[in-house]
Amino acid sequence: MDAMNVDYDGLIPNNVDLNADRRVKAALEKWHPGYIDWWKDMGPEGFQESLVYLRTAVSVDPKGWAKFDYVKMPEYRWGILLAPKVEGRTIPFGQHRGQPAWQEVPGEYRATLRRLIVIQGDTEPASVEQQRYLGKTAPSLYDLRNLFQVNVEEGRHLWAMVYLLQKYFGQDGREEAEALLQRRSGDKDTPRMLGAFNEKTPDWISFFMFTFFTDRDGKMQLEALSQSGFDPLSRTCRFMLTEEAHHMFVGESGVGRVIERTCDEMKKHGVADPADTAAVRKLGVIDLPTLQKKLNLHFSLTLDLFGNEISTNAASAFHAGIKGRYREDKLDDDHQLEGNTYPVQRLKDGAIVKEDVPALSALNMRLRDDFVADCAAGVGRWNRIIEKYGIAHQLKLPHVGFHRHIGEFSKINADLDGQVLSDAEWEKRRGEFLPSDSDRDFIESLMKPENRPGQFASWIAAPKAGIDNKPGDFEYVKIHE
Ligand code: BYC
Repeated sequence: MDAMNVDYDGLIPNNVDLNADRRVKAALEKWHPGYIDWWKDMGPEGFQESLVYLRTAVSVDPKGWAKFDYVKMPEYRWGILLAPKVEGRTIPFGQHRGQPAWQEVPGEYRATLRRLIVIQGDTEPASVEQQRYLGKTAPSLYDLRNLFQVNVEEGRHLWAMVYLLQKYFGQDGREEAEALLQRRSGDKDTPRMLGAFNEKTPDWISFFMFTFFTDRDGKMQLEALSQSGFDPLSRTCRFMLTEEAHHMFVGESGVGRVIERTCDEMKKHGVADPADTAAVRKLGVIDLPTLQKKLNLHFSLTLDLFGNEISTNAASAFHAGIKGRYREDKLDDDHQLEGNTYPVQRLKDGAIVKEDVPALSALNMRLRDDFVADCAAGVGRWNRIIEKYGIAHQLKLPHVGFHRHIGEFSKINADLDGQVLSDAEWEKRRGEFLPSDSDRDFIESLMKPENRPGQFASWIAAPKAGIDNKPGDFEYVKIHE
């Protein structure tokens, strides 16, 4: 075993030489049964005995690290995988910039680091819990398999954070690792830590939007943490990012295939007006205005994950060298930002305006701006599909002040363009912006499982290529084995 290849001999696959670290190995082996119980209770319901064609990391080499095979999910080999150590790496930003990266937790930043690791860890099992019933309504075996791939990898991301807690945070790390298995998404008494992870993922449109938007927040946050001066966190996040890319592919291509199917049916049946939702729905596909409402919902819920506009937590974490900016290593400035400013959208006298604030306290917004730009590029690719069919319609991202629950805009109601609305206007127009009960009922009426190899539900197009170059009729999940 070396840093590239993974040791698969023991209970816990790893590339961190766990055999030489008896204390951590014992702690993880003790945590393992509780994790499996959690997976069986809260993981994909009804498919624990199915054989699923999954990818497992066998090496952390960027070229060809994956092996595909059928596996029952509870027997998936969840492991500890860190990107290779960069010799001579230094802290890339903040007051310690240029000093050697920390291999142990710096005492003065212990609490901050632990909090960030726990928050990150908490989101991973939360998403598995949110998605646990989706298998029952999968539009194809291909999509079912992708859902399960995402789920097992989120499980692995929990392992990644638990390893850091067990190895570097002693007794309180062990307690936090236990607590990560106790909280439950949406539970009244023991909810998950961040709002978006307590929302329901009730249907496949939500699943695709979630993997497009919320997993992209995962990408941004992991990118920021991968810049950390605490080297084990940086290495862990760097490897997680390679897995995250597939999750966003599932979201982007999933929505893209829904759009394609809708446009294709509209064209075939001569429905020219995308706003004629009744005519479009009659074709058994999802109308573009309803997709827009789903987009509005998931985008706004995800924006809340970036925290407050002005954040001393974010400033302290940057100053300390613990959480950087998106692609910090590619930015050309002093990486300390002491005297700099950054423009932030704020609420002033009841209106939304841009204001220059100290750059250090605006770091959540800077990351959020990078996120919005990344989302906009994806939405542009969706619009090109609509254009290809010659349909005059565009999807777009709502204003960042729309439908917010965290930060300045949580105090107001804004429409999709950022115009502030009275409470009465908001209530009246809410159904224009967000899915209504009847939209939800319509979507639910389409959510019927399609389990025949190579077949797809009425509302989604087939993918351009199979997973691992498999042919169109490949049986990605053997449901009753
Ligand atoms: N909900 O100073 P502020 C992923 C709290 S997704 C509830 O702005 P900060 C994934 C905040 O905790 C990525 N509370 O906070 C995707 C603070 O409380 P305390 C997950 C919130 O720290 C799909 C107070 O308000 N990773 O990986 O600058 C599937 C003051 O706020 C919320 C991370 O998020 C909220 N939304 O920013 C699977 C990375 N927002 O401490 C996985 C780690 C704020 O004063 N987390 N508060 O009691 C962070 O970097 C930051 O903690 C946050 C918040 C960005 C979340």
